[in-house]
Parts: sequence; C-alpha cells; structure tokens
Amino acid sequence: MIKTRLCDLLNIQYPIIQGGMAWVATAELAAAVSNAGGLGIIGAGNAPADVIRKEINKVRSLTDKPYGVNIMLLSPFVEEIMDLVYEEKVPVITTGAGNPGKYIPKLKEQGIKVIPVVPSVALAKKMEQIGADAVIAEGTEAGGHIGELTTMVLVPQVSDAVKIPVIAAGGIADGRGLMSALSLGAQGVQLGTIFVCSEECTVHENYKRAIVKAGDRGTVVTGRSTGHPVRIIKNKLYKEFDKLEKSGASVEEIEKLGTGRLRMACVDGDVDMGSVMAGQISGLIKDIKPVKEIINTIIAECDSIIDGLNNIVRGEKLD
Ligand code: TUI
Repeated sequence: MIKTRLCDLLNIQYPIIQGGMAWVATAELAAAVSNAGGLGIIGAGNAPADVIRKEINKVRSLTDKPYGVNIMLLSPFVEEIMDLVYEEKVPVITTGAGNPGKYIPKLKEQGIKVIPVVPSVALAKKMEQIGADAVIAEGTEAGGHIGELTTMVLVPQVSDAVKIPVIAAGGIADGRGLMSALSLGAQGVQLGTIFVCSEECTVHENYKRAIVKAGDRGTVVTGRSTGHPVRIIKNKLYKEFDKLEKSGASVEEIEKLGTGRLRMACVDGDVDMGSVMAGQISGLIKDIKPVKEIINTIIAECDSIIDGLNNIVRGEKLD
C-alpha cells in the first residue's frame, strides 16, 4: 500500500493527482480519477466562470470524493474563476503558468487548499512562505506550457528546499515513475498525458490516438521565442511554428498562430493543425484504458518494484 503525507492532506487513497489540462480535464475525467482513489481536477484553462461552474456541479453529481480546480493564471478570466472557487468552496486548487501569490491569503482564508505548479526552487520557497499547502514540481518533460528544468533535477532540489509536500510532474505514467518520484523526495505525482489516454477522457479520439502513435521522440516545443514554450505532438502546426519562428516573426504573430489550436485538437479532432499538448512520456503509452485500471496498474507496479528491491537488499537477483 502506497500512502504518503499527501494522501492525508488531500484525503485521498493514492498519492496521485490529475493534471488540470484545459479542454481535456472535464468533470467526467476528474470524477473518474477521484472515484479511483486519486484527486481529479477540472481544468479551467481560458474558460469563463459560468462554464466552470457547470463542471463543478457535474463533478459533485458524479462523485462524493474530494476534487480540485486548476486555475491557469494567464487566463483573461482569472478573477472570476477565483470568485467562483471561493463561492463554491472548491476543496483544492492547483495553479499553472504563473505566480499565484496575491490570491493565496484569500484562498487560505476560505479554507481552500492551494497547490501551485513551480518550475524552480525559488518559486517553491516563496509559495511555502506565503502559505501554499503543497507544490507541484513540474519538469520540462510535461505537456503544454513548460519550464526549463527536468523532473529528475527539479524534484530533489525542491524537496530539499521546502517542508510542505512536493508532487512530482512531467514524464511520469507508470509505477516506475511513481516510485522514482518518491525516491527523489516527492510525496506524490501529478499525471497528465496518461489520463488523456483514458476511456473517461472526453477529448476527440484522434487526440488520444496521436499520443498512442507518438513514440519516444514524438513531441516538440513550440513558442520558445515568445517566452511561453509549449510541448505538443509533432505535426503540421509545429512545422508552421518552426517556419514562423525562424523567419524572425514578432511575438504577436507567433502567438496568433497558436490561438484556438487546443480547441481544434480536443474538440474537432484536427491533430494536424491543432495543438496536441502531450508530454514526452507519450512514447510509453500504448492503449486507451479506464481510469480505474490505469491507477490500479500503477499501484500494483509499485508493489512489485518494492518486492524486487527487497530481493536486491537480501542479495537475491532482480529479474
Ligand atoms: O500551466 C501549465 N501547463 C499549461 S498552461 C496551458 S495554456 C497556455 N497556452 C499557451 C501558452 C501558455 C499557456 C497549457 N499548458 N503547467 C504548469 C506550469 N506552470 N508550467 C510552467 C509553469 C509556471 C511558469 C512560470 C509556473 C510559474 C511560473 O512563475 C513565473 C513567475 O512569475 O514567477
């Protein structure tokens, strides 16, 4: 049984939380993850509050377990999403793509648990100092908007720097990844790409198939020159970005090319010209499975890794 401080903090069975992926992390996926013993999360992305209010109500109708909302801090609707989570008394929020510092005092006042994504030790320390309950140390292997450091180097350094629980993210999709994260000092993991490839995830089938087909070198990073690098599956859109960036186009022109592309991939299933955000671990994902099976398999893999390690410690051979 894999149980950590994070399980106690969030009142969940397994130390697994789901990434708050815009257009992907809908109520159906979040409820499935929470019902399977993890923490399911609704991705607010760039959506307005009325859309997310409906998702929150749907999650509550599908599970009585804890759930969360991810707030993407570059969204034009951040303020109204904050008001929504106070009003709805959402138990947990995660944040991404920025520093949520100015919102933390009020979130804490409302009894909401706050878990920011941090791409550096400095931000992790600052978040702990101003009252975050845990941090997500997300490496550059992750899909979507990414930081510079890899999970392997970020997680142990953040773990040494803070006392609050650290959740490792980026490049994790199986029991080996979870065990490694725990070895690096994390108290749990956040998984994104593997949950996209679940039966309960409502994205277009083409999106899921693009991940399953991707292979180990199937992702690339677009938009480095804009200051907002985004990891996607290599496709025609990537080639357009590459051409534009090499031509010395302005940040505005490059950002304009990205507008509406995630919706195009998730809803319309256009995986050639849409933005198929996915992590480098896509190459490990071979099929689409129910969320419960994904989580149970990861936990079973951890148990067998522990058995194997015990054999090594006793001087027996590991197969
Ligand atoms: O946020 C994500 N992943 C995302 S957000 C997103 S929507 C988007 N689309 C295009 C451009 C930008 C965003 C798609 N995927 N992951 C968490 C994450 N947070 N990754 C990196 C960060 C981050 C970066 C800087 C967190 C904090 C931060 O702080 C900077 C500061 O001001 O201290």
